[in-house]
Amino acid sequence: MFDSISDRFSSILRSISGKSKISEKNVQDAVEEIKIALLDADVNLRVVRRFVNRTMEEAKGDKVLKAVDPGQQFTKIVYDKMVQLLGDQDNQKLNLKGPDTVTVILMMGLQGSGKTTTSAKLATLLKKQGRRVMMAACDLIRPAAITQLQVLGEQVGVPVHADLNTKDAVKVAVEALKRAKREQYDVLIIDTSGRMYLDEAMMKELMDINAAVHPDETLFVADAMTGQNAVTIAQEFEQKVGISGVILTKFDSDTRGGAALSLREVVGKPIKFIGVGEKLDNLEPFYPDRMASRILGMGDIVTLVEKAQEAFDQKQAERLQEKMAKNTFDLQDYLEQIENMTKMGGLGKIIDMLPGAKGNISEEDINKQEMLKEKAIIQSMTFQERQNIYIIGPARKRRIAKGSGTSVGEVGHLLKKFEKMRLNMKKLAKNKKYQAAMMKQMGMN
Ligand SMILES: Nc1nc2c(ncn2[C@@H]2O[C@H](COP(=O)(O)OP(=O)(O)OP(=O)(O)O)[C@@H](O)[C@H]2O)c(=O)[nH]1
Ligand SMILES: [Mg+2]
Repeated sequence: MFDSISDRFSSILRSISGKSKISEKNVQDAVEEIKIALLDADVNLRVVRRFVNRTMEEAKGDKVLKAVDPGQQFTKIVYDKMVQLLGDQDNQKLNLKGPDTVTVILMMGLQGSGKTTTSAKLATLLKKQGRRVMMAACDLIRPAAITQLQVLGEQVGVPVHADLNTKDAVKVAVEALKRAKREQYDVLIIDTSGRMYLDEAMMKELMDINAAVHPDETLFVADAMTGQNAVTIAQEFEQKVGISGVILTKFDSDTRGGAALSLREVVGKPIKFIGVGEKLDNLEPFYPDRMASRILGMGDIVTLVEKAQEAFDQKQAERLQEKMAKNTFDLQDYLEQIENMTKMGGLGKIIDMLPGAKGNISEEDINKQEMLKEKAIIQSMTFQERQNIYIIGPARKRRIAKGSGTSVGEVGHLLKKFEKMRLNMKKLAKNKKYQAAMMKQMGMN
């Protein structure tokens, strides 16, 4: 699932991420390509339009174009919009009541969508969480349906309430709930019958069961392979019965993923689980953020973008710029920079972004070993010392060296280096031409 769309997304985003400067046109082109990729994946047209508009809205103007790293900013926006599309504000958890009451879960969906299998999977999952689960066989249409559920129930060690002498699904559901209360089960999962198409009789049956047992969850089970059709079907179920959550089955299949990408936005209900195989433990909670990374084909890149932002946001850059100009950049700031660099992993990029660093500080200057040593030295200083290096005399140097496991010479070396660096920074910061370039880079003009 998502293989092809994921390929498309990663190539679009990779090409824009590689650019150090991007234009409005680049953004527009990328958004256009994203639109086509989504449509090709059979995503609902309305959903595509909304996604594209939201992305464009956020990506247009200076925010991206003048960012320190425009390509990554853009990627982050696409990622965020994808997470939003998949339901980042949703409560993905099942609405389970306390153990002294019966939580009723009604399963519904078209024929073959996976209701019966998913009932057993859910039972397995809840049983593992220590719940006492019972299932009710309320599919009285398909001849073998009851046996199918009974076999599954036996496999997972969960009792199945069934009545072979009636065709009244509502009655079975009501009886099952009574029994569950009597026998002190705390979850009742009701399997119902599906039809090939949306069908009046099926809907009426579900509405009647719904009214009779007041489920805590009405889960719409959809086959991820259904494509866009799933959207129309879900809307009907939502209108007639009401959906509290969606379970997408057959995620392991080779499909384009249109249904998965459309359902949440159109129906407005959370996707709670995905079925990832035929085995009874092949049911997973759905995480919008993880799924978005997977769709974008760039889990790593997204984390990197976030790290970069965390490590060096624009506010911080502005603050630094000011400090440099006023010559108040102190060892505490330097320590923060070192920490950011360690967080980032790479140094080259940070040097590019660090005001005044380029050309004045080479990558060698801040090799990792030395960085760690410097960090230890600064950490052994008091706050006052970090703010004002001039109070650090020989006695303090000795104390700091001892505290950081370094030598007095090394402490002295750091202080000299820092002084020189700060001087350079000040010169640079006062240089109007340089300032203009900096401001531009930080998107402030
Ligand atoms: N690969 C895969 N197969 C699945 C998954 N979920 C269900 N299936 C298969 O889909 C088929 C139909 O599943 P059922 O659970 O019988 O579907 P149903 O909705 O109960 O169907 P009806 O009772 O006829 O309405 C079975 O062969 C299942 O093994 C899944 O997540 N992955
Ligand atoms: Mg079934």
